Amino acid sequence: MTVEGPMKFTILKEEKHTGARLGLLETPHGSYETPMFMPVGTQATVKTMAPEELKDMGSGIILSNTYHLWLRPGEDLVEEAGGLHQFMNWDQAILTDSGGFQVFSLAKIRNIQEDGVRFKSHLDGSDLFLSPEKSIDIQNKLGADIIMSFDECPPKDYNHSQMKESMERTLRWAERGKLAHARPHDQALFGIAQGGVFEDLRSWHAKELADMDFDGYSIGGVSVGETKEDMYRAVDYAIPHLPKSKPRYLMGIGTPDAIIEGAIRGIDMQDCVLPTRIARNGTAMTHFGRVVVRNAKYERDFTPLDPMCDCYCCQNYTRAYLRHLIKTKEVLGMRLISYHNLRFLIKVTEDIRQAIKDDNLIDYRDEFFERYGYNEP
Ligand code: PRF
Ligand code: ZN
Repeated sequence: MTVEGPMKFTILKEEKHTGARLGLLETPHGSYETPMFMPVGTQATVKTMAPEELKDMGSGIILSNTYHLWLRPGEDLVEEAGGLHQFMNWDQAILTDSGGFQVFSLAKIRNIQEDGVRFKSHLDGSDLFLSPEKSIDIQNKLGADIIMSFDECPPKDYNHSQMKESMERTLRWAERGKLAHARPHDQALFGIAQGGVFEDLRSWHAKELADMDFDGYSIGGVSVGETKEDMYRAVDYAIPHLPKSKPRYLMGIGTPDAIIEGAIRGIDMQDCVLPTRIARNGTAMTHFGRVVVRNAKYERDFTPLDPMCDCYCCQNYTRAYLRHLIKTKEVLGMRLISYHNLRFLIKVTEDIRQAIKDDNLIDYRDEFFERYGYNEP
């Protein structure tokens, strides 16, 4: 399939009572309806899932990480393999994060300068340097359909002036990344809007980035320890200043409530490691809230993990069996629950899209939380 430019985004319908939109995102590796949830494959693999399984459950775009692939196996090796799609046998679209966030979350010792960030590898302590140009160069070699600007994800305790200073640098880095982008014809480049919980900064940054005309816009600096209410406010401050016709991506958020509340506010894309991370220690998200299968009360529970789920795990296995697998640390247990959790979030986005078509997204949200519980993480 070919699209004009690196990506085409069409708004098919707007929901009557909220800011939600149903969109179609066309990339060089496939077309996907939005709002969508993107599984995370940090090391060029969505942990424990084979590409066929991801396709079966309805995954569209998956996410991978510049920082990790740069350290291992290195972008030159991936390029030599024919690019990330070919290397990992994934023929659908891929998005790579820029490394900005990973440097700030994984590297203990770092030094932020105008030209970039100096830090020590979290693997072997060696000295590393990542800049906007370097991040884009790595992402050009990895060859994802959608790539991210190199940003600073500021900690939540930055005061107003520290935050502004960081955000001004992120704008300069965004500009430099844009200039360095060598594949604008087949890789879409997104800008990343920051601003913490400050209303004026969130609005200002979104406006500045919008003027730079990116292919899409990410909202970053969320889920860094602020409350959910603060996070939703941050989204509300930024969204009115982002171009309506471009996709909006809320970075690193993947609880069902954030997916639904994000969509209501006009978010088109979200990603999170949560479904696969919690699956590996035996925690499932279900339509009736979280299920910790390790719990003794499931020892003789011969019912499916989630009676409302259509996935391979729920059609074929019981809670008692999954509990046994997790307690004995069997890989199949991690795989089955990962499959279920990913399918669960993808199904939530399918239901959101249907609710947008039916103009009843608020009813859908209220019914969902009636079952799921308002205080579930
Ligand atoms: N920036 C980048 N990636 C991210 C974030 C960010 O702010 C977040 C927000 N917590 C998740 N992933 N580049
Ligand atoms: Zn299931």
